[in-house]
Amino acid sequence: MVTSEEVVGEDPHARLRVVELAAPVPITEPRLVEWSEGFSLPTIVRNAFVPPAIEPSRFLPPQRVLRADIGRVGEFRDFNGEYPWSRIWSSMLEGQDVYGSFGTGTPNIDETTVGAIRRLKRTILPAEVYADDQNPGHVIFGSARVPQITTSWHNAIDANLLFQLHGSKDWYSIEQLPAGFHPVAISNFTYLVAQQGEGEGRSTLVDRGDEHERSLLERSAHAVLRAGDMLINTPYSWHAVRIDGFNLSLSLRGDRADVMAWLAFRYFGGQIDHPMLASFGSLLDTVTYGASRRRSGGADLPDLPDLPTVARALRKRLSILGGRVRSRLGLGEPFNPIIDSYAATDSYFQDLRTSYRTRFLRYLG
Ligand SMILES: O=C(O)CCC(=O)C(=O)O
Repeated sequence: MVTSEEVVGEDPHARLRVVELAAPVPITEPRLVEWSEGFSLPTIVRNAFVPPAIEPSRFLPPQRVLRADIGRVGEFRDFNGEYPWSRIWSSMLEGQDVYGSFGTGTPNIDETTVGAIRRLKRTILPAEVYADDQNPGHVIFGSARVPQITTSWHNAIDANLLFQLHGSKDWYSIEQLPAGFHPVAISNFTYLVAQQGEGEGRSTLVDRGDEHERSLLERSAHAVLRAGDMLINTPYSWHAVRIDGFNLSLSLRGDRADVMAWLAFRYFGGQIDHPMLASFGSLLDTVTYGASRRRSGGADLPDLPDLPTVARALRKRLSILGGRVRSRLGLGEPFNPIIDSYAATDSYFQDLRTSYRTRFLRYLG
């Protein structure tokens, strides 16, 4: 590490850390902890990786059709039409207004787009980091004729690393919403911001370009991400994004165990075994991130939990069933439904904790 400084906004809660490396080093879990000081603040790591050569085929085949915005800049999940990747690329080269994304959490998710994210991910991160691919992430692409806000204020729980591949991106961040603003859930783990109405009035969503958005931008901490920079986007940090010109970012999401590790550092003083975190872990265990796969041109495949989750649930059921069968056959202790289901639940939790703890220990180095 060469230098580390803080960017502070007008509001005391508006803070970003900037770490400058002399040259890229492997991005390992202990380094993420060190750079972000235990995920205490969103942290920009300059010179974190060598930006890849920017060619369209590195991302998708030219004929691949994506839902995207051309002729206007929406937020990254918006689209005003379906366009081949070659047309999107040439429009970005021409500097037209374009915005969109592909991968998990976007309107363009299938085996091809998720496969492209996985390949890009493995050119930047060591193989053992973010390894399980439960929530691969997305590529955000676009261009803007004049600087403009693309993605307005939001936050999420994800263990999220954003890599600036090309162009520059303005990042605005604030840790707590000021009085008069409140979170609005758009999924169990993702929030937008609303502005409270006067008196008993209804609150309204903070929208791109409106005065409430501007007032949050003015209070927030602001830094520019450039090609080769990585942002450690800490859980539940509020952020908004502005672009100017041709822009490509890779936004990678960690697995559930990474989410648990980041939360443990940030909110539980590094206690991965905190009971509240363990209880939360069992809820998170069932989350699939909506990562159902749409086969190219085919029907949706069902949204299924991954194998370790299914295996844990199955072991729990089998353990209860085994107790029942043994008692019917007159083997072992008589069946006690309460004690047996306690034992099965406890072993389920132990299993869950072990898997989170194993990952957490990697962050400790
Ligand atoms: O770059 C963008 O437009 C949005 C990225 C973002 O907010 C995220 O990945 O969480």
